[in-house]
Amino acid sequence: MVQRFGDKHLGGDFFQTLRFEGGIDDCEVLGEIPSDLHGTFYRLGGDWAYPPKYPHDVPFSADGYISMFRFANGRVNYKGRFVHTPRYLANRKAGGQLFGIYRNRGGDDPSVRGLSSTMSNTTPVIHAGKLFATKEDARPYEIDPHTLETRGEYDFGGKLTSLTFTAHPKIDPETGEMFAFGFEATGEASTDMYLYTIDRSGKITKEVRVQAPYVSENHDMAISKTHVVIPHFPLTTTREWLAASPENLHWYWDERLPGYLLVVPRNGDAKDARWIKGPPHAMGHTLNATTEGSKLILEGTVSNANPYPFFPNRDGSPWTPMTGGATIRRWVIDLDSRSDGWEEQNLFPAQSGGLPRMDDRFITLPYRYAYLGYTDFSRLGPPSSGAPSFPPTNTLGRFDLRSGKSETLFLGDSGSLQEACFAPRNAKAPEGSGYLLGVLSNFAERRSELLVVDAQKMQEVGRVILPFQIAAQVHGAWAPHAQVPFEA
Ligand code: V55
Ligand code: FE
Repeated sequence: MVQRFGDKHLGGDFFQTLRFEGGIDDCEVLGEIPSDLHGTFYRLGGDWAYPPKYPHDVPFSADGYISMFRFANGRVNYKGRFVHTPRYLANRKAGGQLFGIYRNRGGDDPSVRGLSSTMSNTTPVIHAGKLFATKEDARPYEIDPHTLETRGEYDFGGKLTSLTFTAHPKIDPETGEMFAFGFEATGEASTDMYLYTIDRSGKITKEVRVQAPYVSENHDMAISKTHVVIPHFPLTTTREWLAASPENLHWYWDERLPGYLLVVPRNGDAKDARWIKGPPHAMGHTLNATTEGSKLILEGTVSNANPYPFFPNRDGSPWTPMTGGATIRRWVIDLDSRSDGWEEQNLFPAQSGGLPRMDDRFITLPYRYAYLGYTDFSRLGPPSSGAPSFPPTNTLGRFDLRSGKSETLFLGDSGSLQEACFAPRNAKAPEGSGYLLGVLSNFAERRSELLVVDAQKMQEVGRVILPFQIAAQVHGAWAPHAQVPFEA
């Protein structure tokens, strides 16, 4: 069989380009979709509209593709569209790939110089009634929450001075404020980081500018009631590295550099920012942060070294799951101490996964549960037909951060689960009372299925069947009907 470009670039035949914009009303359902699930599950990821110029380009370069599953009265509608970035539109016009390798403009066609190269493919963010597609290399793109049409780049009424905006802003559930930041804020490989506070109406009320010790892929952040904290680890770049070859991916791992935590009081300023030096461990994704007395407690998924198999190590060493695999860990920072370092506890060292989620209504608050998909190697069967070469995410776990216990749901051998997102039963339900929503790639049937799992029982209650495979999700977000109302 002739290899199509998706085969190589997203790890298998299953993820070859779909290049489909449209939807299905009243999707086929197995089991039962609970009637209290009322709202929209947004997903953002990448679908290659055109093949990459360089064969070793990475999945993170695929064009942004936003989709939604809309739930009301036990029925579900699906819709998906490309994010119509300037890059997507220029490529569409040309009928081919005009842009170079991942976040290196050296390989661009001269006709797109000066045009934004973002793919806007990482996280759907909902705040102040607006939906955004985000990627850390650019400003957000505003998306119509009903049609999924792209409205354009968003700069918060001109108040966003950073050229970039994190894919992982955090919303304080009690104040409705959104905390965000941009790194490489003044241009490619710059060490400028701009931190923002955005009030519940969507207005930027505060900006804090800091200088990083080196450029890091500051992928995620966390907020407690009192502090903003941003992990900083040696996945780095320099202008020299980017200029050296158009084939150089934006990031490489420099094992000689230390790790840091940037800690800034929410009511503080640049002079109050601290760079706490520590081991070069990468907290690729955070769960939550809480302040208890003089302690700042941060949980997330952490690897000892380069988290991504496709970004090179400076020393040429190969990526291994031993050092690159992430596990749920707790970092405890003593805010009273002026010295470097923090305490690390590896909470569930046997389960490795990089896409943890929680009940987001408990951001900044004491909480208990982390949800994480991972590969249970002890239950791995023979690969299903059509499966890619990487091990499938065959298990969804609920990890109790207080007791250390976990509950798991084994998903069988027929597919691989993407990030599962928590949707509360209703606004007042206690933590963890609700559903986990995650798309399973069913390799054998060549289709995508949305699993609805009761998060307390850790049992599947229903499954939405799509007749085709959809673009791989990076992250998802649940918008209850009260937040994004729609007709149904
Ligand atoms: C991530 C994803 C990206 C990216 C950088 O999940 C980091 C992490 C989908 O694009 O460009
Ligand atoms: Fe992420």
